Amino acid sequence: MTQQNMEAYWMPFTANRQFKQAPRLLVSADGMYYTDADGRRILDGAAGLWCVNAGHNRKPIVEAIQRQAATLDYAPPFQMGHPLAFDAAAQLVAMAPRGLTQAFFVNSGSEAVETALKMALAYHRVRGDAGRVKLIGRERGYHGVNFGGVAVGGMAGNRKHFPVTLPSVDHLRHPLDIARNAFSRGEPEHGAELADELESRILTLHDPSTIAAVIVEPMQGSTGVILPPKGYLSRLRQICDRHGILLIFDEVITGFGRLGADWASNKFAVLPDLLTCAKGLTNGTVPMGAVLSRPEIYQAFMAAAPEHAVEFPHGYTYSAHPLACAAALATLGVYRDEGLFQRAADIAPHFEERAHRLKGCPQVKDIRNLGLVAGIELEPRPGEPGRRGMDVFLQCWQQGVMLRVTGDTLAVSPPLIIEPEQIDTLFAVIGQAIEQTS
Ligand code: PXG
Repeated sequence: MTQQNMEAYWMPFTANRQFKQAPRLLVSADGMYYTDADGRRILDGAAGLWCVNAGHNRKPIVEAIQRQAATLDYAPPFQMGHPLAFDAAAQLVAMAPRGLTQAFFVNSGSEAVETALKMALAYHRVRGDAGRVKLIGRERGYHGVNFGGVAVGGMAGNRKHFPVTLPSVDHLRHPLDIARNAFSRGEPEHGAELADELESRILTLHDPSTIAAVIVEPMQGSTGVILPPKGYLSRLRQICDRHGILLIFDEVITGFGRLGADWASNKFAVLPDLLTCAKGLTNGTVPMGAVLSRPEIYQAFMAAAPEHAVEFPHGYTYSAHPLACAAALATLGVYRDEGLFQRAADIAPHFEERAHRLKGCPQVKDIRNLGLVAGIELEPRPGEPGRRGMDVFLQCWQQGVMLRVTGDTLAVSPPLIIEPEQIDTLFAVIGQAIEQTS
């Protein structure tokens, strides 16, 4: 690679100039490991980017994609169909939280969020309740990068470049409370009452009859593994129910076993009206996302339009792409056949124990975990937020471990096939890296 051909690629969410000085290039992957351009084996502590839940280079998935490419490369999704789209939807709904009965396919988490927000707005409209036009998100929420997702999201850094987003949006406070919940194992004890401000503050300010939907990630992943306090999500559900507001769970990260259960909705026993997923849906192999909906929502659209009319004017050229459908079917098969969600639950206590051994390492301010995800929050260097986190990330990379870092929080989220010894290695390397980084 030359400096010149590196210039052409404008990299997403990357410090381009720093990266191009010292590129970190992945060239192949198998099981729990990447191989980099120098031939080093890198333990994947991030499941790629929270998506390769079944591990890399899984034969049934690779072969399904290869077969599909040679059979039906593309089919238009508007006013046309292909059998795998229906099979993939049926399989996804079969493993979805009970009560979610329709799947609308898209190509990413961001698109799933836009689709769910539009569905929520249009649902109220087709029911004759067109005054419900406002959307409520949450501070430190991440719902992708498109305009709707940025509007309901709460990551300051992602919003400040784009001051014009959707109007009619407000935000709940985030529930991270290190003062009361530091070093919690699993769901934190304190903070369920933060859900009450939906009713006491937001609905009071806006008038509940103007609110279409509330969208939250059951666990806030991108902003540093923020878990819902015990009872928090069910309180949100109750408040939404009282006021006819739809509840959307963004399960782009939490879906497909990450929390030691198939879905966060099931883990926390709270059923949303709409659920977004992506990432693990195809094990990261082919871009795909989906919105799952309750039957009443789908039926409301069907009932409102004449039979020859398009009921929901929305969709993408690549919705239900044949390669994505083939990958999803094969992926769901691997999850099922190998019992991977149960495996994640079985191995989670070991993961938790190893994660919390890092308590006492210098600058470790908090450790949070559930299932196969852990967040390790470091004290920021004075005046240099994010620098210490990035230094630990780079040190781990040098030592053959790939993580995610967001600000000064390290996020650990390995594929669900990880072995106990690999968990030990993962946290040993992280511990050393923290020790070595001042
Ligand atoms: N919702 C949630 C909850 C996500 O985590 C998206 C939507 C958007 O998905 P797409 O497929 O459009 O990227 C995400 C994506 C990180 C990180 O550093 C996480 C994501 C993306 C990039 C970085 O943790 N999640």
